[in-house]
Amino acid sequence: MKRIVVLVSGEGSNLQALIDACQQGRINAKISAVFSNKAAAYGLERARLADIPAHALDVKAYEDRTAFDVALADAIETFQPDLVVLAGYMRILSAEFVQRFAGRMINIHPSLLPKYPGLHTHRQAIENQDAEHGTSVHFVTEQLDGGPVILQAKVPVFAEDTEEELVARVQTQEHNIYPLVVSWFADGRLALQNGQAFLDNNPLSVQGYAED
Ligand code: NHR
Ligand code: GAR
Repeated sequence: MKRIVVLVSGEGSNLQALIDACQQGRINAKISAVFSNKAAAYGLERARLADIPAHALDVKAYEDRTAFDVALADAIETFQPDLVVLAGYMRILSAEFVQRFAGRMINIHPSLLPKYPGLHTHRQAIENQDAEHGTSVHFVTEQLDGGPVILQAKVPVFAEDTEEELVARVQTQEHNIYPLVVSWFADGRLALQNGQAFLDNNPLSVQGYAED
């Protein structure tokens, strides 16, 4: 069975969706460990409740970003993961870290990439009066939120929406598509080759697999 390591910084609702999918047999893999850059992240508690090893690394204990990332990568590698999953991990990863896990690290980002990389995506969608917003699962590359997209889900934006309402609508979709993508990887159906994402040996388009 394939091994997965998940990185969180906060709530961990996407982690929970992955834990549930593994327990229900919708993902054919085992979550070997969960790591966080925040000791107080509720995601760590969710891991412990599911009997998954949970580790926090304190950013302040390291000289700089590079040193922290080396320690984090070393700790992750002790679990020999087939896949590293960023689930609300809020720290930019160094090029060295990304290269160590190239082709076996994915992220879920709350926008319809390539629109709105970076932070505060929901606020931007509301301010720009976008008709639709959404979420993207992508392979992680050195380019922040710029790696090849695997799958997106869209939601409508309503005129009266608050940021919180839009976040909740997007997250409901995240909890569906992230376990699906992880199951594809676990079943050996997903790959990154020459900077492009492939599903069942077919190249995916810029916006990933279009599922309606
Ligand atoms: N690292 C690389 N190299 N490439 C990506 O695509 C990454 C990544 C690390 C995290 C998640 C990403 C998102 O989905 C992610 C993708 C944090 C920031 C950020 O600015 C931006 C994007 C993402 C995660 N972080 C600040 C920093 O200085 C700190 C912000 C905070 O702590 O609140 O690291 O959106
Ligand atoms: C998710 O909505 C994810 O898309 C977003 O943070 C949330 C984490 O929620 N990720 C980012 O903004 C990354 N910069 P969770 O901790 O409940 O899974």
